[in-house]
Amino acid sequence: MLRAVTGAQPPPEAHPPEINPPASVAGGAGAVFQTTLQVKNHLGLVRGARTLLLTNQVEGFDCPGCAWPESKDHRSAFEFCENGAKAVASEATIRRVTPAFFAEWSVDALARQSDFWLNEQGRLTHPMVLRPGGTHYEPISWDDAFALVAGELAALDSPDQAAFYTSGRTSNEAAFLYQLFVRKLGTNNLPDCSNMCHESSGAGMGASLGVGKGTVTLADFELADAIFIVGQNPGTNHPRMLSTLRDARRRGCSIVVVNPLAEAGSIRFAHPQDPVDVVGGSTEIGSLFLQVKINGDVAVFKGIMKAMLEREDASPGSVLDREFIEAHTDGFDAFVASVADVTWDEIVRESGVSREMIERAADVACEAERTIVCWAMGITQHKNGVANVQELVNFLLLRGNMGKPGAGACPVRGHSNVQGDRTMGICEKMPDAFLDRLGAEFGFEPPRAHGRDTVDTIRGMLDGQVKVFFGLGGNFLAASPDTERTAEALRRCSLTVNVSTKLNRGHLVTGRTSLILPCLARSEVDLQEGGEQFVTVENSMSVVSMSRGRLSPASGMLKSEVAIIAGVAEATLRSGGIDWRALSSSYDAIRDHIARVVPGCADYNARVRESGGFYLGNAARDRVFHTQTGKARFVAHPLPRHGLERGQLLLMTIRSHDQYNTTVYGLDDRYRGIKNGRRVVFMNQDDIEERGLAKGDLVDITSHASDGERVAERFVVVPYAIARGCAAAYFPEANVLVPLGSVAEVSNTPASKSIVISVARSA
Ligand SMILES: Nc1nc2c(c(=O)[nH]1)N[C@H]1C(S)=C(S)[C@@H](COP(=O)(O)OP(=O)(O)OC[C@H]3O[C@@H](n4cnc5c(=O)[nH]c(N)nc54)[C@H](O)[C@@H]3O)O[C@H]1N2
Ligand SMILES: Nc1nc2c(c(=O)[nH]1)N[C@H]1C(S)=C(S)[C@@H](COP(=O)(O)OP(=O)(O)OC[C@H]3O[C@@H](n4cnc5c(=O)[nH]c(N)nc54)[C@H](O)[C@@H]3O)O[C@H]1N2
Ligand SMILES: [Mo]
Repeated sequence: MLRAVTGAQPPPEAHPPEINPPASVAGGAGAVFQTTLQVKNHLGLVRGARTLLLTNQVEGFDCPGCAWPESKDHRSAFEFCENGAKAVASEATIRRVTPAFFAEWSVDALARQSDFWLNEQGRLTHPMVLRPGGTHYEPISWDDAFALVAGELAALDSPDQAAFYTSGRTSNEAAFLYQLFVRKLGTNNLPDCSNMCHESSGAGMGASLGVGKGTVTLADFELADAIFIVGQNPGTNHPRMLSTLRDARRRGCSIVVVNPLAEAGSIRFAHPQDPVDVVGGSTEIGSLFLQVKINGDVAVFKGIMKAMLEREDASPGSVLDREFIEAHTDGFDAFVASVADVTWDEIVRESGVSREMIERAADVACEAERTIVCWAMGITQHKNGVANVQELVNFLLLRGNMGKPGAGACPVRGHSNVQGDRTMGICEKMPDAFLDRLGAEFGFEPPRAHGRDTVDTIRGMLDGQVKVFFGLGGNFLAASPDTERTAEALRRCSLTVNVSTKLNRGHLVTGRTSLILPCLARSEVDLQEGGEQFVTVENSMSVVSMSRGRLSPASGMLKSEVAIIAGVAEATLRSGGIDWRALSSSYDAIRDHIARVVPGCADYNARVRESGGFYLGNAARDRVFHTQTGKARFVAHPLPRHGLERGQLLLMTIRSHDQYNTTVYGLDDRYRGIKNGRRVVFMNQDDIEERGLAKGDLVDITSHASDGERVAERFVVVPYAIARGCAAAYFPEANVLVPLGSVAEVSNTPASKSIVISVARSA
């Protein structure tokens, strides 16, 4: 059994949290108050107000928060939300982590601090190195840092012994240059945060629809008659989406929410920038709430589709879009048979939702001419994550909700440029056509063998096959599953490198040598030899636009991500036929290459300069399906089974309202009623009583997997309205419980929303 001994996990908390009843309304005065507070704390009011007014404006920078799009035509002066403000405040903070700070704090001492504390220390200012056997990070010059990376890479037997991770904030320009460098070096080891995020969406939609991206645009939300929101918590993670949903609801669109928790924003929303809402008004968002069991979604949607098929049988032609199914799909008959095979008893038992509620959802589906389905991590992070996505697609296909205005599939992306990074080639298995064009453009033969994704990278480090880890942003240690194993994996590396803006736990669990390379943030002016630069990003709905930093950099020593990649590439490959310096002195030069290599990006430099950017297009919108059969595919899946043993629960790991992934902005989860603590486990009252426990008790959580047990100690029990047999805890505190081998079929995404656990009172 692996126990917490290494400082890889956040330390226990000194004080118990306050447990209050959850909120039913999201936004409102609380959001205004929090926005002001965060900004004032970190920036002071004047710099703060100026910063926020530049967020998501055509001439400003893209919010480093979520990937929800901005409207092309009507942007208000306030295109940000409470949580966007937290992200911006955290990035634009006036606090600094300097060489003097690192001289004072040993790596061990830092590892004993909380994630919240680490982030509060401010922006990284200087390149730092931790030498073999060292106790403290020391300053290092940029040139020496680049030479160090080059030396370690040159010492490898094969470039496949290095892995190059990307987090989804990286700009298109940096991502393109990075994958070029990595492939020139000779490997496809390009794991990214997407592997842990929407990989199941890409895999499921790719096979079913021939595109791995969402098929809707913001304008479709203005036309939809029904919107299903499945496994997503927009009130916290995509707050600007609530304005879109509010507008839809006000014009009569039905909104069906499928979630194990009655999340505040999915039920009611008070717009923090609407004067009426701030003083107590609010709009009902969800017209129907299906409180599903964790991973009960296949059952729910099979139920909804069963009801639809039964109604079609009773009155042929009344429900299905037969013309669409005939002309554009295959697999329909086998799919119908699979739905018929599942009984209502099984559906109700496995979903935890009554037949009556499922029939009501079917009413909404049948009445709507145009339906959109939105989803996020509650769908993708299961063993059957890909099957989940394909069931949602099946549901859309039944009534031809694909390739018509106001309808389609909307996987709501996480990181602000995670989708763009993929478009630019950050993927361990890019299609050959992309590699062909890349090779032709730069005159080399890119490696063809598929590289390692996130989970395979951890395995590779554990078995000694990956020795150098390079992270372009992110927090690989804390975001990955199986924290103690991932820590062990990183410790076995000869070199770990992190290109970062803020201090995080990933800097404290290192290879023999470790580098922190501090970079400019998106909100900051990016001055290169060729003058002031901008970058480009792609949002969740395939709109590519420019982002121009306006604030002065946190330190004169910072380099842009592009400059850092160019520096590493030049030190490692010399020129190799590519003028890295020219590419980093004017990003237009990078964009010229993007235009010739990346599909849909012709004339890139001109089109990104158009106001509001340009739409990349999506074949499925035109009912063109690049699948194996050239048709959209119904794919039948069995009901997932967990086979929980007596006393076991299914645990999902979720985000609080005060975090951005592994970055902890505060210790509250306002909407869920938690104050001043993160080590909590939400459970059903009956499950609590059955174990002889009570609200506020301290428990150890054990996860059970075929390769053994893992323990997370000292979590506080919180009674919550969740189905029996289900529980929830926060990411990343609970990541130690996610077994490395517990991944989604096909997509290899860690199943961090269905962890088999038991709980017992702490000693
Ligand atoms: N403020 C803020 N914004 C963020 C982030 C952040 O951390 N903070 N993270 C960004 C990133 S990278 C991402 S990917 C997104 C994440 O956005 P979300 O996917 O909304 O994030 P999670 O907290 O993981 O929430 C998952 C939701 O799914 C539900 N859920 C869990 N299991 C199941 C299930 O089996 N079935 C169903 N139907 N529902 C389930 C949970 O109750 C929860 O409401 O947000 C992005 N935006
Ligand atoms: N158990 C569990 N695990 C999960 C999840 C879950 O729901 N449950 N969610 C998964 C998901 S959806 C995702 S996307 C991953 C997230 O995984 P990551 O993307 O790896 O993690 P983040 O916490 O977003 O990364 C935060 C760090 O990025 C750096 N950073 C911030 N801005 C910039 C920038 O502009 N440039 C650079 N170079 N660095 C920057 C800062 O140093 C900060 O500490 O986690 C996954 N892990
Ligand atoms: Mo994500």
